[in-house]
Amino acid sequence: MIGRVRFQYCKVIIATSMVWMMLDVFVLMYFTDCTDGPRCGPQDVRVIKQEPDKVKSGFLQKIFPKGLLSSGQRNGPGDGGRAVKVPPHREAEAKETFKINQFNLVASDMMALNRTLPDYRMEECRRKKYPPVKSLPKTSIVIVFHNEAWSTLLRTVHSIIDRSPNELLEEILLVDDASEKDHLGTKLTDYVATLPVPVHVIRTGARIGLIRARLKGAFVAKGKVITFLDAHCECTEGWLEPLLSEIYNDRTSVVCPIIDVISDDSFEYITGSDMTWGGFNWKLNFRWYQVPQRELDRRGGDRSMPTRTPTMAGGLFAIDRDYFYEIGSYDEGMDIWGGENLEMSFRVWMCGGKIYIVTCSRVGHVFRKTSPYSWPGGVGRIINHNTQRIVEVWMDEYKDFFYRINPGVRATEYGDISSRKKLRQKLNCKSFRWYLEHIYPESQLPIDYHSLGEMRHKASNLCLDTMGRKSGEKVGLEHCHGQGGNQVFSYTSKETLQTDDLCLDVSSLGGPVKLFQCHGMGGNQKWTYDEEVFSLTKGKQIMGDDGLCVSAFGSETKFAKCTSSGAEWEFIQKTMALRHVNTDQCLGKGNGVPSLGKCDGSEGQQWTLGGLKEI
Ligand code: UD2
Ligand code: MN
Repeated sequence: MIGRVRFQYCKVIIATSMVWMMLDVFVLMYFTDCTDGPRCGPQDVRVIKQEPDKVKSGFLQKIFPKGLLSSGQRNGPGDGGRAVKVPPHREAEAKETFKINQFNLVASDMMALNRTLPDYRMEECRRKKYPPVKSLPKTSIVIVFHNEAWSTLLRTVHSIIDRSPNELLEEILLVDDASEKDHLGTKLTDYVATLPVPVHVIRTGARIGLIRARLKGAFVAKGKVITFLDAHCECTEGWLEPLLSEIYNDRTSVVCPIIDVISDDSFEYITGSDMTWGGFNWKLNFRWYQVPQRELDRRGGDRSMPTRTPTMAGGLFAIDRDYFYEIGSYDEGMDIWGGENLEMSFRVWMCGGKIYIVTCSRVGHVFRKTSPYSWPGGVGRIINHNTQRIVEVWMDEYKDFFYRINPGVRATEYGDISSRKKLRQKLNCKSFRWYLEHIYPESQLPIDYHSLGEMRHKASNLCLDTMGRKSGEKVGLEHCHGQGGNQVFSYTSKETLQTDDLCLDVSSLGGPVKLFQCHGMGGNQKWTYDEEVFSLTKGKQIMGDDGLCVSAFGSETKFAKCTSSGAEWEFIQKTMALRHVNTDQCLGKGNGVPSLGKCDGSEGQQWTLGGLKEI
C-alpha cells in the first residue's frame, strides 16, 4: 500500500466514513500528519485508486452491476490511459457502432468505468501548495448530455468521484437533454443512487440544447462553484483543487483545465500541450493557437501558472455560482450547440472578469470529428443563429467585418437580443476593440486593416485564391468570382496579407508564395503596398510650382534647377505593387501562379485591393 503512495514521508493512513470504508477497495482516503513538505496540511486529503490486492473477488459486483467496474487486475483494457485494442472478431461491430456516438463504442465498453490513469501533472504542479480543502469552495458538477453512451457518461462520473477530494464535491448533476436511450432512463437513476456522492438526474423533457440544459443544471446547483463538464470526459489526479483555488483567490476568474485528448478510436489518453490557448478564426470558430511570448513573459516563464486565455473551448470550466449569474450566465436564446463559449469569453473579459487555463489541472475529453446527434432545423441554421447573437450583441463595428466574410449568415433569423444588449449596458462592459487591443492583440481578426476583399492582379485580371488549401501550401490565382470565400484577403495594419488565420508567406528568395499560419511577427509575412516612388524614365520631368524639377542627388531626391539630365523622372503616385519586405521583391505572376520578382513597376506587379480604405 505505502509503496504506491508517492509521498512517503506521510505516515498515517485512515479510511474515513462508513461509505468510504465500504468502498475502501475502490477508493481510499488518507490523511497525513506531516508538518512540512510540498503536499502537507489538510489539503492532503487525497483519493487514491483501488489497490488490486485488496479487492475481494466479487465485492464490487455486489455493489455495481456486473462487469462495469474493474476489480482485481488493473491491467485491463485502457488501464494506465493506454489504447484499447479491439479484438479482430469485434472489429466489424466496432465499425458498425461507431456512428452511434461518433466514437469507438466497443473500445469504450471494453474498458473499466474506473480505468486507471497516470498522474500527468508537471512536477511543479505536484509540488504546489493549495489552500486547505476545508477552505476551498465546494462545487456542484453539471454534466449535460443527449444520447450519451453509458460507458463514457459513467466513466466521467467515476473519474470525478475517484480523483476529487470528497469534501469538495457538493453533488453531481446529470442533465438529460431528452435522450432517447433506454440505458439513460431508470437504469441510470438506479445506478447513480449507489454512488458515494450525491448524484441527481434532471430531465429536460423536450430537447432544449446544451446551453439551456446547462442553465437548468446551474439553476438547481447548491455548490458555491459550478463546474461544467461534457459527458465524455475523464478527470485526472489533482484536477479539481487548482481550479477551485483560483476561484477562491478571485471569484471573478473563470477557469478551465487543460483539455487532453481521449482518442475517439482507441480511447488512448493523449496529453495536450500547456502551450496552447483559445482564440477564434474569421468565421468565429473556436481554435487553439500557440500561447504568444507576451503571455509566457507575463507568467515569468512558469508553465505551472495559469494562462490568461482570450477564449475558452466551452465544455469544461468552473465558475463561482453567484458570479455566473452576475455576469449574465448564458444567452438563453442560443439553440442546441455552438457559440456559447465565445459569447461567454467576450462577455467575461469585456465586463470585468478573466478566463484562465489552469495548467495544473488536466481533464481528458473525447474529441469527435462529427456530431452524432440530430440538429433540429439544420446545422447551418443553428450555428448562424447563435453566431449572429454573439456578433450583434458583442462585436460593435467588427460585426461588419464578420458579415463581409460571411454574408450568407445574415439570411438566418436570430431572434430577440434586446435583453442581452441591456445586460451589456447594465454591466458597463468595454468595447470589442478594447478586448482585441488588451486581451487579444494577437487576434486573427485584424484590429485595424487597410483593405478587405479580393486581390486582383492587374495584368491578368485574375484574383488571388486560397483554393481551399491549408497552412504550408501554395496560394493560387483564379478567375475572380466576386463571391468572397477563398478570394477574400485583408491587407492589415500589421502589414500582412491575410485570409482567415493564414498569411501570405515567402520564406526564401525565389521561394514560392505560400499560405502560412499568421504569426504576427512580421518577418516572412510582412508586405508593403502602394508606396510612392519615383521611377526613372527618359524625357519626362516633374516640375514643381516654383519652376524647379525633381532631381536625383545620390539616393535622395530634391527639387533643383531643371536640366536635361538627372531630372528626367516619372512620378508614379500609386505603384500598386506589393513588396515583400524581407526579400525586397514584388508580387507578380510566374508560371500561372503568384510569385516574387524584382520590383520593376510593371503592370505584372500591380494589384488592386478590394475594400481599400483609409485608417
Ligand atoms: C465543444 C465543447 C462543448 C460546447 C461546444 C460548443 C469542449 C470539450 N466541448 O464541443 O462543451 O461548448 O463546443 O457549443 O470544450 N448536448 C446536449 N444537448 C444537445 C447537444 C449536446 O445536452 O442538444 C451535450 C452533449 O451530449 C455533450 C455536451 O452537450 O455532453 C457538448 O456537446 P459535444 O460533446 O457534442 O460538443 P463538443 O465537445 O464537440
Ligand atoms: Mn464533447
